[in-house]
Order: sequence, then structure tokens, then C-alpha cells
Amino acid sequence: MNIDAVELRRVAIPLVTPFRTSFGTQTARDVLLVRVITDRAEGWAECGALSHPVYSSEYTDGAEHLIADELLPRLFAAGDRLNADLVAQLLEPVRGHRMAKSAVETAVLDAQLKAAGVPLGSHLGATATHVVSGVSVSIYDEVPQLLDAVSGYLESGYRRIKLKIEPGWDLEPVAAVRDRFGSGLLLQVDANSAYTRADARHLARLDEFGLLMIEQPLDEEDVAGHAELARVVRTPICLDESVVSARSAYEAIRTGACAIINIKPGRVGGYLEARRVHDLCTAAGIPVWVGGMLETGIGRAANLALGGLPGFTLPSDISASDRYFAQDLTEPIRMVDGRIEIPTAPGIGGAPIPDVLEQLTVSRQVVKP
Ligand code: OSB
Ligand code: MG
Repeated sequence: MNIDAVELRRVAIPLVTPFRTSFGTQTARDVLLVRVITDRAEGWAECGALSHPVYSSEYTDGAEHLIADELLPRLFAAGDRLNADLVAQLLEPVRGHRMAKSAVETAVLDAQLKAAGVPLGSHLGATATHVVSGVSVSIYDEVPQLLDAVSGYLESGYRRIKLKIEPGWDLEPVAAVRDRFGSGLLLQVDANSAYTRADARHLARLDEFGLLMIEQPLDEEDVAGHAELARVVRTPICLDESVVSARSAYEAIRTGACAIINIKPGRVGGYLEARRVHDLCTAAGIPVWVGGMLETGIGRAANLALGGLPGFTLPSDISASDRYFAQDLTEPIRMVDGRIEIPTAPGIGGAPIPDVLEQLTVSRQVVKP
């Protein structure tokens, strides 16, 4: 496969409602799209980075710059030897920046699979046809607003609720949701590293609410702290930010830092590494689920393919397009009976609608070999 050009496009899409987490409030999604034009087919991907480096160290402007100046020259150097399996190796000299690398690899993979007529799910080894849909719920100012939001999501059919928490918004909202919706509700929390080891006793008070898991309570680098916490708290600990590769997943599991892992392909450097994380977790008996980065239909389609692998036994954070966007970039992703169908079209199975893309585009640059 030979690359003719790569287009980097910035798109701004308003969110239907603000999304607040312990690291800040998002009101719009500022997305970087990568389009790879090859001699055989065209590939698309979405970079998971947010506008500011507050979830992880990556951010959209930085990712765009890095892809244009550091990653693409290394990709172009492969000439017509290029294929998706070679991308990680070509980009290996660049440290970190996994979301940026993932976007580049995924766009190449999309082009390659389209040329071969193979859907991403089949390529990765998906065995399911649908993914169970859960929803990640914003922090609110008041508990009644939260209960209204959760009630709406449950009416839409979401099968699992994840509450974002932070110090000052944890026991009370969790107790209120449990009380209102009952013990049958699949409920979990995500702290986005807002606590410290000193909060262990406080976090143990969540145990009485029968949560599926506590996601990333401590700093991303405090893997040993999570292992310590796991000895004090009965609720299973799930890692998100701390797991950036199959190697870090292995270390976290081996040291008892987590019982569950949230896999986000961008965070671990791409779908191929995400599959390795899945394989390793499955071998170790660690259940996994697909996380999210407020993706448009492009990233969401690819995430669905990953979620079809057999180790993904817990409900995903992959919601329908309308959970975040009145107008998605792609044909809307729909949830039926709390599940979303895995795309069957060749490639990642999601491409932007040209008119919508033009309307929402903020800037565009073309990089050529
Ligand atoms: O920690 O899982 C997270 C969104 C942005 C950044 C980090 C996270 C999230 C979510 C929402 O929880 C996931 C989604 O619905 O895409
Ligand atoms: Mg998380």
C-alpha cells in the first residue's frame, strides 16, 4: 500500500448537554480526524485526545502537530511496504503519544481492510454481533438533576450506569441512585484519578452500594497505590488511565492493582495493542470492557468492533450517537434493546457524511510524502 496524501481535519461538534468529570467540563467535542488516501482505498480514524491535556497528557493541538511533523514522515519512509502491522514499529522511536499513534494506525488499517473487503470486527477476531451499551453520567450540581438524567438514560434502554465521581460528589449521589433505582441496577463509578491513598477508608464506604467497580480512583502513576487500596476496599478496582499498553496491563494485574480493565484503543496506542491487552487479560481471568472518549461515529464504530471480542464481558461505555450529539459526523449509531450492532462493512465501518463534515470542519491540512 502506498500513501498519496494524509488529510488532518479539525472538527467541532457541540454536545447535547455538558459533560462534567473530576478533570473538567466538556461542552463540545474538538476532534482531530485522520484521512489516509492510498493507491488502494481511503481510510479514516478519529484521535481520542481532548482539547486540553486533563485526562491524559495528550491534547488535540499537540496530536495534530505530532502527527504532521513526527509520525507521518516516519510512515512515509516505508513507501509501498506500508501495512497496518508495520505502523507501530515505524512509530516506535517516538515516545508516548499513543492516541496520536492510534489514529494514524487506525486510518491505515481502515484503508487496508476496505481494500481487502474485511470488517474490523472480523480482522480483530470478534465473536459477537452486538455490544451491550452502558452510559457514563456527568457530575451534576444537585442530586435531583442526576436522578432525572439517570432516569432518562434507563428509559432509553442503557443497561449499565457509570457515575462520574470526585471528592464531595461520591457517597451521596451513589446512595441516591441506588435507593431510587434499586439493587438490580448495574452501577459503577469513575473517579478519573481524583483521590489519593489517604482516601482509602472513605472509598471503602462505597462498598455497601454493591457497585460493579470503582474506576481509576488514584493517580495514573500510582499503580502500587491501587494495589494497596484493593486490600482495603471490597469493590473491584478497574484501571483506565494507568493502563497504556499490554506491558502496563501485565504489571497492574501481576501486582494486584486491578480486578478489571477498561480498554480504550487510543490510550494503549491502537486496536492491535488493544487486542493484545484483551488477550492478556482473558488469559489472566481479568474481565474487560470498552471505554470511550466521547467519540463521534467514526471512533465509536471502530470501538464496537473491538467490543465483539470474547473477553469483553462487562457492559461498554459505547452509547448511541444521540447521547452526546444532535448531529453525528456519521450515520447515527443506534441502540436497540440496550445493545448496539457491530458494523459489518469493510474497514472500521464508520465514515463521515461529506456535507456534515464540511459544515463542522474548523481547519484542514494536507500532508504529502
Ligand atoms: O474516564 O472513561 C473516562 C470521557 C472522556 C474522557 C475520559 C472518560 C470519559 C467517559 C465517557 O467516561 C466515555 C464515553 O461515553 O465516551
Ligand atoms: Mg475512565
